[in-house]
Amino acid sequence: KPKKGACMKSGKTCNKKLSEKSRYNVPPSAEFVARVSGIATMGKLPYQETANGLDAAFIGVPIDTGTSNRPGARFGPRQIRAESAMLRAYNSGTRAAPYESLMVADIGDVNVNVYDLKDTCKRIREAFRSVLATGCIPLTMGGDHTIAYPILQAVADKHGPVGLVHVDAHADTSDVVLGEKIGHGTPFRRCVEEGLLDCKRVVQIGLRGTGYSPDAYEWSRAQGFRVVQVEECWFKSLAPLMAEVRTQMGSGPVYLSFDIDALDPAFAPGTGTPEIAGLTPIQGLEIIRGCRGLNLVGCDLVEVSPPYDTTGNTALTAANLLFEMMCVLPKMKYYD
Ligand SMILES: [Mn+2]
Repeated sequence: KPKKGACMKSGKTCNKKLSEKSRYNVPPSAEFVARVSGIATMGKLPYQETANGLDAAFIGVPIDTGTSNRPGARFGPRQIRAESAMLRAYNSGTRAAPYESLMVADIGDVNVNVYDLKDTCKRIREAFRSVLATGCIPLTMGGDHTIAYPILQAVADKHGPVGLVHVDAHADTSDVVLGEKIGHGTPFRRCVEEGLLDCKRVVQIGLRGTGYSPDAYEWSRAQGFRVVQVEECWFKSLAPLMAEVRTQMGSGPVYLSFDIDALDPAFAPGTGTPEIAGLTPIQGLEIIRGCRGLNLVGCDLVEVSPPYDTTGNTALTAANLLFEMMCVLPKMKYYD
């Protein structure tokens, strides 16, 4: 019988029903521990220093030195953690039970260099190599989209060229911006140049906005990417698209990179480079839930900029999307 007062600190004690069934980390339930209490970790999971012993880990990469317009994404991981206090243990929609399936923790943030983007990329690559070396799947909280490049360097080191489900308003395949090769508009060009992607197994979903040329996505298509412009998504369920994406991805390793600006700025205004007429949160869920069954080896949610997120809803959405990503990882148990 747990001691009276043990509930003050221990999630295991406080979420008794679940923790009795689970040998995994179980966050404290808001039925017993006030949401607003405690140190803000992702999903109120325990914090640990390294990825040792984990099946998956939430990890922050707090940079915005790669942004081209509004800054602020360096505060993304903190705000996502704060808003994630709303998350509960089970996915009511898909009946996934992440805390009965995987050992998950929050492993804090990469120690970035806010003065030097190239050095930051090196630090990210090294940090993710260590995480991946333990067999842990990273669920990354950005940070601007530059971070996908060094993360994919580490991912490809381990798995070889990977498939990519890239959800975004922008292709992020520019060669050079303002004379710079590294920034949030160039990561996937760099990845292709370095052979990090299996280009026939890349899909870009939600692309839109004004372009620098009549066909802004010509380069993507020339690499063999499937490009799904937002017009193909309007007024539709994306479940049929995701059935095709699952066929495209096959059984090989897949990385999921989700830029919050893929969603319409009415739903997710807190971001650096918003574009009108975007995806709905429902379509965002359809895309992520449609990744169930894929061999996911890493996921990120990037470009949340809290200074432009006056209600917290962008970070709240991001927290939920990250939870949904966890719920489609391999070995997930579903009550279905
Ligand atoms: Mn992007």
